[in-house]
Amino acid sequence: MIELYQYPRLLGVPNMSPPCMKVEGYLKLSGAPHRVCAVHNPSSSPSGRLPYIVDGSTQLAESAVILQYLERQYGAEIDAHLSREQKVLGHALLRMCDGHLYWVGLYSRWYDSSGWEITEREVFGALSPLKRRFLGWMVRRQMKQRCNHQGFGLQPQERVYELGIADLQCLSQALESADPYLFGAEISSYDVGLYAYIANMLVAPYNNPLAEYAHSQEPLTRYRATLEQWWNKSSAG
Ligand SMILES: N[C@@H](CCC(=O)N[C@@H](CS)C(=O)NCC(=O)O)C(=O)O
Repeated sequence: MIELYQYPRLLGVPNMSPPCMKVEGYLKLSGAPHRVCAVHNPSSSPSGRLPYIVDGSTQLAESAVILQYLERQYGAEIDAHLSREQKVLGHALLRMCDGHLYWVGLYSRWYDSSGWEITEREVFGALSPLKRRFLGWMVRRQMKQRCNHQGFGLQPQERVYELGIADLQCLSQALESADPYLFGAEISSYDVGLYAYIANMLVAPYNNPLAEYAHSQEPLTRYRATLEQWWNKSSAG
């Protein structure tokens, strides 16, 4: 039985962390026996970040590494119906999300002060006021430092959002003819990966240029609804 360690569910999305949600989605899709373990503190992870998995004596962090492992162990058939070109496109879109859009999302929640108000309330709201202020301040400072090291923290806010919107535009165009999944009638691993990011861009009550743009794109809202249905069905089953 694989154990997936990730943040608890919040705000009506399967996970506020797209990397966590992507791994959970892949586990569902693969049908591999697994158990989700919700943790607040990532310090038990081999990388100090979530998600991570434990499969017998194997412990792995970093969502793309975990997905590679799961594909080798349990998922060989998942994308067998895709052509080489489809795999190339799926891989490129997902890496755009993992390596670029991810940072705009992080920025919108931790750096942007209007996003931070929501993050503080949702993530730290259950703590006493003193703990909430102290822990919130500490974690926010760490996230802002990460954004600065990555580079977006050093840009004017509107430019960061413009960069994220360009990614969303690309996703929206790629999904214009999704029917209902990215590559047709059969779901693939790329769908669960992209869904993790798109659902998190559309999550209420965040309201910033990125979220506004996401809500204006019918291919994105339609795709979110399709994948949400798949997710809920596969939870029930
Ligand atoms: N690139 C990593 C990102 C992992 C990551 O940064 N996870 C965040 C949540 S989205 C985390 O655990 N942050 C806690 C921390 O950095 O202390 C992956 O895809 O797994």
